[in-house]
Amino acid sequence: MNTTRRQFLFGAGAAALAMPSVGAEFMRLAKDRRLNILFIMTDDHAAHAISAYGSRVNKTPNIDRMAAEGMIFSDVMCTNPICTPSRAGILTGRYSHRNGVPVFNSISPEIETVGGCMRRAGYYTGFVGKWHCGGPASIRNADWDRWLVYENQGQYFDPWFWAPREDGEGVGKVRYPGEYATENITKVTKAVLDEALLGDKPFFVMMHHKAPHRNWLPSEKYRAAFRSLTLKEIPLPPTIFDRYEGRASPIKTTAMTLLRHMRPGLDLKLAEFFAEGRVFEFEGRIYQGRRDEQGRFVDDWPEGMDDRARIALSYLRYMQDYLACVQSVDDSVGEMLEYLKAKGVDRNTLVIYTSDQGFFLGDHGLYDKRFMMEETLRMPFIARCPALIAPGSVNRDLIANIDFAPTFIDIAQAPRPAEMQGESFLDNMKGATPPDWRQSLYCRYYVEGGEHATAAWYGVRTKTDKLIFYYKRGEWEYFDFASDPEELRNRYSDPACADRIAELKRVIAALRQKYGDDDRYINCTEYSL
Ligand code: SGN
Ligand code: CA
Repeated sequence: MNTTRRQFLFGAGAAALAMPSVGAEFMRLAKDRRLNILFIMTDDHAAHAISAYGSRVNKTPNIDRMAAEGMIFSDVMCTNPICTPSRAGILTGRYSHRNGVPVFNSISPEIETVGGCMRRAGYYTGFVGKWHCGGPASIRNADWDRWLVYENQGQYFDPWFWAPREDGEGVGKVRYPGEYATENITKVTKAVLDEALLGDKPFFVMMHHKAPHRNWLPSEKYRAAFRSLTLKEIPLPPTIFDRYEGRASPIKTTAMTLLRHMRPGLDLKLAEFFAEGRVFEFEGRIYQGRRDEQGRFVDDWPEGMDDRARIALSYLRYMQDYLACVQSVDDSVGEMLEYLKAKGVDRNTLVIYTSDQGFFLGDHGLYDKRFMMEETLRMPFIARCPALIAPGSVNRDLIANIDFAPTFIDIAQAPRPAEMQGESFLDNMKGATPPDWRQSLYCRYYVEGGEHATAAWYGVRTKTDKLIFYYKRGEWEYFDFASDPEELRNRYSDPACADRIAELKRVIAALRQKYGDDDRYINCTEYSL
């Protein structure tokens, strides 16, 4: 029994992480010069909350640094914009109907993930953080040298992981009482990398943050500072009062509105906010927190608020905490970059920053994801690797989450498994996009109803426009980006668009055939097939 490894897993806190490290010397001596890969993914971090993507609401200096020193991608899209299916798509390089994970169901441990492919190709493989593709039994042990995963969503405070026991007797819990998840995962991932650097293999490590997922609990470091920000610093998005005129029914019936579906306590923490001595100012009025008969602040809307004021308060409170969570993520990215530099491996490590899907940041009066709209379909994606990528470069190709695995396998110089449906974009990263790169992307979301009362849809997204079919409702939407970048005008019935829509319907049919979407999960619900 190797006591160092056991301590790593089952000791408590910092002591458990006292792994010897070599770093720079190792990399110089290593025979294997294939690139290392550190894949950093957050949960629900929309691109428009990253300053390198032009955020109007925050600054992310470390993520921006990755963009300045690497490549920023404008059109990386999620083939099924919800957590578990997106993750399954990333792990398998396949669409939901081929990897068996269209909703919040478990991935089969029979399926070899990208971790397994990389490991067979001679990489050290590690996975840390949010898995959310089922419990520990859904993880294929053979795929990973080291894995530590959260249960379901994980928790912001006192995080803990499932991990294999060193005695081979199933899995155990590794706990970090008193720690904040975003800081903790940084520390744990560094320990995994320390272990990776002991060997003579390149590494492939996936670091999956919990943040900034609902219900947005910031660290002590940033909580108060972000709560002092007002609508001047966090301005309302232009589409926040969208009335959905002319649109199909799903956006009108969804349960993810700032007005009616934010919880005043759990999400907005209104009592806490007002008890901290704050007021809310909007359109010339000042609102005080509501109190009970004993004078204690309660989790309820201040008196005298109309819908506009409620939407604005809901937005402000949501964004203060969401952005504070993002700030810790940005710190974590900075720390990981510094770590790689200190170990002498920053030039030959491909670092990716992405999120499992996008998110509504009050856009169209909403939060959450699941729609085929730009805010939610787009994944932020930034890649830094001085040995591979020219600094300050921009990529505008239509790329999908199912392309990640084939790309990593390409970097490992291993053959692409036949079942994978995505394409490697290694050439695109080198600045040489293949001339036949895709011009249209097929996406599908399966849940009709569910927690946020959404609608099932499939559709196609091109560089210039988008056609969406809500197949359980028989409704369509067509958006043309040039005339309507904010997707406010559904032009499905506009005769001027008829030819293009007919063409896109043919494209959808062809893509469904190409990828073998036979509607096998058409009757699934939010949690089961
Ligand atoms: C939880 C959240 C939802 C969220 C899903 C999926 N509710 O159920 O708002 O859409 O996760 O998120 S909460 O009451 O727990 O806050 S996902 O990132 O896992 O897809
Ligand atoms: Ca998510």
